[in-house]
Amino acid sequence: MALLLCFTVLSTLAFAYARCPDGFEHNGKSCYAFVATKMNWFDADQFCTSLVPNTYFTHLVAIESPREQQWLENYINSHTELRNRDYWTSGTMIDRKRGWWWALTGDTFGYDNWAPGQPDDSGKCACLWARKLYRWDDVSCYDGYKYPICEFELIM
Ligand SMILES: [Ca+2]
Repeated sequence: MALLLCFTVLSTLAFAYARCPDGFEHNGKSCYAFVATKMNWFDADQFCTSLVPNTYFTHLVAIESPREQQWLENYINSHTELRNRDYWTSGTMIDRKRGWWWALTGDTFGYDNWAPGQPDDSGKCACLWARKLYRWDDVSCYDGYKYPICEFELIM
């Protein structure tokens, strides 16, 4: 009985997130939300976790392939209101010993797309830099002028 109940609960959860909730955009196996309020990296990641009620699996975006980077660039460029903004990713090196890693997945960077001359050790959090065509820059995590892009992976 307990097993059956457990299975039912799991199926319900999987079903609930087989598609993206309102306010999220679907690409590949993930859902993305472009948040219209600028804030620092810590607040941004916390804001992401609050987007899907009663869950904690949504975080700032992890960009793991050229394809994912391209999709984000295309999405921003095709929405006038999203252009000319710098965006937070979940990329961080707050734990220096680990190097750069994604707070969304816990994985170290495989793919990267730093702007020329970056990272230049000017901060421990990675953002998409509008002026450099959304290539990446390392900046202070306390910089309050970047917009969050949140992501969670769909259960398929
Ligand atoms: Ca930098």
